Order: sequence, then C-alpha cells, then structure tokens
Amino acid sequence: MAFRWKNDLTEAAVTPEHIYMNRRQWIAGAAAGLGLAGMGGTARAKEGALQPNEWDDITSYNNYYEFGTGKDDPARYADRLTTQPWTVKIDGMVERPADYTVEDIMAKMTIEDRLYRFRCVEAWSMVVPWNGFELADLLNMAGVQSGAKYVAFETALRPDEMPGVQFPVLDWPYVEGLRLDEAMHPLTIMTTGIYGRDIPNQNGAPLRLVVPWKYGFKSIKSIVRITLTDQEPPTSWNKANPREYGFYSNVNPTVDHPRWSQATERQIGGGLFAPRIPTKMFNGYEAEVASLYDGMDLTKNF
Ligand SMILES: Nc1nc2c(c(=O)[nH]1)N[C@H]1C(S)=C(S)[C@@H](COP(=O)(O)O)O[C@H]1N2
Ligand SMILES: [Mo]
Repeated sequence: MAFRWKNDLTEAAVTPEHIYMNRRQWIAGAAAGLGLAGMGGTARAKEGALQPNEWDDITSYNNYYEFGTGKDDPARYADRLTTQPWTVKIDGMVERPADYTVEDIMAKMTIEDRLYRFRCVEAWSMVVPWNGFELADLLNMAGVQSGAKYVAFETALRPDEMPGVQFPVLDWPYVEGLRLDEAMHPLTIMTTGIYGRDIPNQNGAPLRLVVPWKYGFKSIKSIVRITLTDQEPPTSWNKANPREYGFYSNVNPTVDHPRWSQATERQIGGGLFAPRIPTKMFNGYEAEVASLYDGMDLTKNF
C-alpha cells in the first residue's frame, strides 16, 4: 500500500454498513479501558440499543467552520485540504518534543473500533463508529512531564485551502483544550477513520480528537499541534462567547445553553418526524467519567 499509515481496515470500503458493524468487535462506553477490550460481545450486548448513523449522514452533515458555517459546506469544500504530508508538533511539558509525522504516530499506535454517541451543543446528535487510538498512548509516547496539568490542541490554518477562515467567525486557528486527566481517560481518542475507511477531510482528517462525553466542539479536527502545559489553555468557542461556552462543556441535560434547552436532542438520520430523545448526563458516559468532576459545581464549571 502506498500510504502505510492509513487505516488497514479495507473490508469496509466494499462492505455495506450493517455487515461491517456485525463483523467487528466494538468497544462502546463501559467496556473501554476497563480490561474488557477483548470482550466485544459483552460491549455489544450492553450497548445493544446504540445504532450507528449511516456513512452518508456522518460525512455530509458537519461542523467545520474553516470550510464555511453551513452544514454542507465541509463536505463540499474540505477536499481542498492537503493532508499529506502531515506533521503534529508535540511540545511544551513533554520529555520528547518533536514534529511527529502521521506515519511515525500510526506505526506506534493500535487502531481500535469505538462506537460512540456524539452530541453537538446545538442539540443534535449522531452515533459514530470511529477508528482510532487512545490519546493517552500518544501522550505517553511523547512523555508527559510531572508538572503538566492541561493539554492544548490546535487545528491547521491554511487560508489557501480553507475558504471559511477569511471570515472572522472565530479567532483562527481553532484551538481546544482538556485537563490532563480528561486527556488521559481511556474514552478519549484520536480518530483516524470511520467505518474502517480513512476519516474524510470534513470529519477532521488526518487526526481528530473525539471526547464522547463533551459537546462536539471540544472534538477538534485536523490537529497540527498538541502542547502540554500547566495553565488552562484558551479555547475557541469560550473566547468567542464565554457566557455560552465553558472550558469543560460536558454534556449535561440539566444545564441549559443561555439560548436553548439541553434536555433533549434531535437524532440526525431519524427522519423529519422522529421524536427528540432525552439527552443523557455526560452523554451516557456518566459511570466512566463522573468521578473526574467530583466536588465541582457543574453549573459554574459548564
Ligand atoms: N477545527 C475545527 N474543529 C471542529 C469544528 C470546527 O469548526 N473546526 N467544529 C466542532 C463542532 S461544533 C462539532 S459539533 C464537531 C462536528 O464534527 P463532525 O462534523 O464530524 O460531526 O466538530 C468540532 N470540531
Ligand atoms: Mo457542535
């Protein structure tokens, strides 16, 4: 294969989605990182109700403002993004700061299947069969220094390839951040594929963060830099409107957005008349992540 770093899961390219889903061993929620990785059947039974969205929904209804603010702009324009070669600078409080090529990274990481709920702050949701590796493995590769407390992420900024960045909707480049314990949590992944195919540009190729218990905007796309720091890093949506978008942005049906309710969500692909469904605390990952926020007031740390 010409591009060895790409996902070696080629069965999916010629396999209908439902057959792909049946063949593969899914790690969903409770099973991840809890020593149950080999028990795909258990994970599937537990998450039996989780039906993935179709490839076409996942790759045609997107938010990626660097390519425009319309939901169909990313699918239309993101093919302009050059994703090869691609390097990720890992710097700050790490033992081995370097510009890592995607090939370097992929050679060292184990790609897994993760079937996750995905909840946008705009109150729509999907279920996505991601392929990726744990962010913790990448951070351990770089060697986190003992004083580090946060991880900052940055998206590529390419005015020649990104028609949306001529508009000051956000302060470009798009930046995001996590507390170190959130970043090291086994549910936090760097994604490289969907349904076993390479992740499309509109979904954040070639490397994109996915934090399933947080609102979608935390899951920053097309990452070029990861910086370990002891200061809470600035984040794009918080800078744009701190009253509406906090640093944590954990999915929480009891804390409304100032302009709309977060109690329910519209499932993409459900059809025009599908009823809204109740939003789950931490997007359904409460058992795994609630302890990260013990003693915190989630109405203040929203
Ligand atoms: N760089 C970058 N990352 C981004 C965004 C963006 O505009 N730029 N949008 C965010 C938002 S608001 C959401 S809901 C998700 C959407 O991911 P999807 O298009 O794969 O569904 O990406 C997030 N990551
Ligand atoms: Mo979003």
